[in-house]
Amino acid sequence: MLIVGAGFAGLYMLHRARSLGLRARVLEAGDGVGGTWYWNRYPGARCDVESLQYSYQFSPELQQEWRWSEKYATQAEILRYIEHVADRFDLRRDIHFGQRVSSALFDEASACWNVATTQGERLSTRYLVLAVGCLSSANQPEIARFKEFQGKTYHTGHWPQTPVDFSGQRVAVIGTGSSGIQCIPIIAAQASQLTVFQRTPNYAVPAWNAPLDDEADCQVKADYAALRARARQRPTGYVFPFDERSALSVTDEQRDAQYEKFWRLGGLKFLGAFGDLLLNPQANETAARFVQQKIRARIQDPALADKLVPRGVIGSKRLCVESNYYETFNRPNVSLVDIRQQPLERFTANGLVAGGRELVFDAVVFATGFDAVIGSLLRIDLRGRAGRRLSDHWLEQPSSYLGLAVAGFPNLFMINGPGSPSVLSNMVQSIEQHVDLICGCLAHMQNNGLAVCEAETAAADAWTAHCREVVARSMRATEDSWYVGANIPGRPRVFMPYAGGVPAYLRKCDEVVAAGYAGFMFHEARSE
Ligand code: NA7
Repeated sequence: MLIVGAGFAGLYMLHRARSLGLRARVLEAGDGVGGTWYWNRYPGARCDVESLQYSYQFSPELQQEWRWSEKYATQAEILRYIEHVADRFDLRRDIHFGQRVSSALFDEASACWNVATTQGERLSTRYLVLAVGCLSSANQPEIARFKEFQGKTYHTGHWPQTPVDFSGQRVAVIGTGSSGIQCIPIIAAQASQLTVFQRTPNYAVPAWNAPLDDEADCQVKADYAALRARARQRPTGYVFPFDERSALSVTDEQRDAQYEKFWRLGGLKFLGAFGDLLLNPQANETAARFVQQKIRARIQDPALADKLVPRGVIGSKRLCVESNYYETFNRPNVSLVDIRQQPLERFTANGLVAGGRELVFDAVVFATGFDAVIGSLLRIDLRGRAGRRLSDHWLEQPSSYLGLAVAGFPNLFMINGPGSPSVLSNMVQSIEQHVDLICGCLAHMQNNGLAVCEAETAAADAWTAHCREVVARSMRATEDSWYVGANIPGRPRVFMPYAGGVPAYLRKCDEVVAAGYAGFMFHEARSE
């Protein structure tokens, strides 16, 4: 088995592949493990899911041993954890670092994938697992005359290995999604001047991050399995308080008190305040108004507040989780450029021109996000049966069976691919579920003398249609977001993750397995 990527998904896949007796290798573009958490070293990078849940569950010993220091771990701590896992399970010896997979071609005669890397490695494999991550292909917008700029440029998703010191510098940050919102307060504290280029203001709720105390740690570890089981019953695969009532079923006072309570819980949990926030536009509007008013109260200059306060649906784009973001704009060294009013025109040798005015910078930080969910899959020249390219197969929409397999691409598995809960869920939990499912399927093949597994076209089409129906019932696809590929010019606007929730997805997977991997067809090697 060849596994592409040594993040959470690739490492666990390698561990499990060994337990099946397979010879497995990982090809990883970076020089270390960690995937997304290897590359996103920008100041302030942190997970927006609590560490006690954003962690592996396959090893009870690992779960008990590891002690997270904060409620929401920093990138550095998550990376230390992943490195620890790689060492603890002796995974590094099967990982080839510094190898970016450039192509993978299915050879029908041998039923093998021929894989090449940009560094010149050539390998042939029976099974190919794409553990390439959903947020791993940086979106670098094209701004004219980029090369003329004499200062430094950075992308949050591809940050240098050594920390960057912005002390005394004039810095620009382009983008105000999660990454921008996390790094802006920290860069502002270092830089002499910070200019934030904002296209769309985002909804952000305070994290209220804090050290993880022994009591909370012990409480979870006393019965970790119970927490994990509860998580599987939650739509997001993440346990936090959730009220099923409609936001419209209570009085105004009750609603505000509820929002205040969930605001205090912080971050993504805010959306648990009522059961219909992403189903009913009127309910959503009550939550949006509450957050808008909270944001406005933190910004001293009302004209600036007008620019920073988001409008429209809350939760359709991923909610951002912040610490000290809005207060940062009260600092004298921070200014905001609304690029809808003053469009970014071009770079110059000294900076950027926006709205006809040149602004001078020592450094420009792109916090412009990712070619999400499918970007890293499409970056590989993947060709299945009859040489069909994945990029052609997905021209209109990324169709898949369960977000796991693609019709016409035998023995190829995606982990958290489009059509699975992936980025709408607790990623680590969903990764483990996908890996376990793949391993169950491979064990089934081993036991039955089968060599090739492939999603049926009808099953993939039906699943893809189901994904579309499910999201049409919610408000998730209403705004332009990376969930629908709106941030990448030329992408078809299709909501990529499965929006039906983790429990429904798990039920479907269980049914598929119980029916002998229904929707997959299998062949013996010689029939190829
Ligand atoms: P996001 O959430 O995609 O945010 C990217 C930001 O960059 C967002 O404010 C965009 O504005 C802005 N952007 C993107 N392209 C451009 C161009 N061409 N010009 C100007 N501004 C642009 O990425 P993040 O890295 O912050 O977070 C991604 C996920 O990682 C996050 O949701 C968490 O799950 C973890 P827009 O809103 O599109 O107008």
